[in-house]
Amino acid sequence: MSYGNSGREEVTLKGSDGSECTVNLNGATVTSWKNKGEEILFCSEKAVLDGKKAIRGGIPIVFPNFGPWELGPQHGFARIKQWKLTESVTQSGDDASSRVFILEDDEETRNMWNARFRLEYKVEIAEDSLLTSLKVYNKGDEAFSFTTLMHTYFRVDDIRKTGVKGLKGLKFEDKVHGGEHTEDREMVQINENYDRIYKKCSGPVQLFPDVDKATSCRRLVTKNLNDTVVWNPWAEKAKAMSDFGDEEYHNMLCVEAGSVSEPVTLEAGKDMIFSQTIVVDKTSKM
Ligand code: TA6
Repeated sequence: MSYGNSGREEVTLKGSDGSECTVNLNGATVTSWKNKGEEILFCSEKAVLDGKKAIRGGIPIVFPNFGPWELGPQHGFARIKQWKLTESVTQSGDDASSRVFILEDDEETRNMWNARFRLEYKVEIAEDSLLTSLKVYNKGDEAFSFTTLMHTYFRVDDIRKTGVKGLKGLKFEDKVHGGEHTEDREMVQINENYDRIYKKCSGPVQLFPDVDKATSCRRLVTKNLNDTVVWNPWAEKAKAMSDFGDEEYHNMLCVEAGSVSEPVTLEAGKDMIFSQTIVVDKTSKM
């Protein structure tokens, strides 16, 4: 455990190949993943790390609500609550490759959303991959419903060279231009403000930071997270965000695995796991 420059508690995970991942206990937010020295995630230079708001980057956890929420903050409270670190059963100290973080209901959450829950969030670093797995446990005596998502910010050199594969044929809700549409492109490239919810993805979704080179991609392998949100604020919205640099939209793309198009209902005493594994693939030329 260490205290990052924000004074907030951070945990570092280390892979056997020297890869490293940092998790801020504010929201149990993965803020960095250096895979063989290459930073895979984007975190804004202006991100607020002191717990006063969600961290603008890395992998914020969206729970119990994706999007605007009449009961509480947008995207729910999980990404702004202080999580607890469980003692690692496999390795201790900062050389652990896998840690579990806990969040349970408290008076503050019950005043917003009257549910009794326990979240167990496992982060595990391995060679060329990062697992983030959320177990939602209903410890109450009534069912509750929620939506959840891993709000992953990927780092890219140039958004205009970036592409996403695996969305062709999917219906998507376009939150910028309105309406529901069907994606007809093999490779989705971003040239304006994108805010789309692609529904019921079956195959893996791949992010290519540079479609011309296509020597490497980030592949999302998911469990119970079948929707994919693609978001880039572009220039105008970037300027409107105080915790995001005006030009940072050039160097990020959110590709977010979620269960958001329909609420999930969890019966009392039951639990359910929602996970994504980001795999860094070295690909031959497409
Ligand atoms: O995931 C896309 C989105 O829902 C966008 O609509 C945008 O609001 C983004 O999340 C960031 O939301 P935030 O509350 O973190 O500013």
